[in-house]
Amino acid sequence: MLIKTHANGFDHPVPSEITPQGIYRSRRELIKLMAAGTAGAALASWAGREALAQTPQKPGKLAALPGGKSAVAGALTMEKITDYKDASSYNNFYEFGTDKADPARNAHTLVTKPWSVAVEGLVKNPKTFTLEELLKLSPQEERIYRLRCVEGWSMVIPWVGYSLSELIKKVEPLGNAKYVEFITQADPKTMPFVGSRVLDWPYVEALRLDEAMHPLALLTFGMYGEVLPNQNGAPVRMVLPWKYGFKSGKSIVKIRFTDKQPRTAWNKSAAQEYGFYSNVNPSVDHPRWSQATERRIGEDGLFAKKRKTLMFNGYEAQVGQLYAGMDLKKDF
Ligand SMILES: Nc1nc2c(c(=O)[nH]1)N[C@H]1C(S)=C(S)[C@@H](COP(=O)(O)O)O[C@H]1N2
Ligand SMILES: [Mo]
Repeated sequence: MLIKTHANGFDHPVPSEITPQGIYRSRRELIKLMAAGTAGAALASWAGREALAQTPQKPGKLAALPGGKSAVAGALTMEKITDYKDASSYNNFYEFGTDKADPARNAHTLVTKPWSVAVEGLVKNPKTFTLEELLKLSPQEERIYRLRCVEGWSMVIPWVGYSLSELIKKVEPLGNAKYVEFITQADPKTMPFVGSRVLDWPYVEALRLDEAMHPLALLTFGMYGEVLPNQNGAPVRMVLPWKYGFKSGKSIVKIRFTDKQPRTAWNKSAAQEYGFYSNVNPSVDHPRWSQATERRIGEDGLFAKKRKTLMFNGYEAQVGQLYAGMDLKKDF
């Protein structure tokens, strides 16, 4: 079954049919035709046109990691997928340099095998998981999420992983666990900027436990049907689509459950600029710039009009309840 309409929008082809890039571009065309009411006729020629579709920038270099369909609300978007080339060459990963092009240039030195993630702190079953164990813990799903950087750019990426809640359920947090801390690898031998004074290493991020349990919080192993390239946080990272990008820690080696709100790397370096929650919120400006609009990487030209940033990055229907009764200007 190639396509069917769905309350969420559009269902994916089954994983075996995924050709990264090519399929996405054609999928967009089909969506347009469906909107125009001409899908029936289009379907007949779908397969043929698909075969003819050009396949530029097909990742194709890394191990395949296809994801199955996701039933999580908000897991799909109709927006155009960012080109793989842009998503893997315009990055923030300060362990490899502060320029957007640095991670793609430098992250080849990251050693991702063997890899393990220690899950510890206030849990009934602490355990160090090998990457292989983590990959098998729950079925991989593909989720097309927007990720919006606090610097004002955004991308739309088909991530592959499963809800972090699957892992959390396995380790069983204790009653006094209130927060989850994510700690990145910090190895000066393989990460050239660990040791620089840009941040206090390791890179640490954290969530409230109920945020971490939200089905949209994705423990992420791949993108575009392949394992993550190093510069995007291989071999395992978080993707939190309703929060600014910096909340989504990369190359995670430790997940710790705590009773007190952890200090995070960005909060330590500039508390007035980077609050703990960091939910995408167009009405709360970064002290040095507005957060009301964003530039979609690869889509909008340099002089094109920026698009309006949406509350919770467009995921308000899914996550708004988590913050009911909170003053989001105070808890930014
Ligand atoms: N370990 C680590 N994780 C990190 C960062 C970082 O510098 N180090 N940068 C964050 C920021 S600011 C953003 S916007 C996203 C970018 O993810 P991407 O490069 O895959 O788009 O990663 C986040 N995770
Ligand atoms: Mo960011």
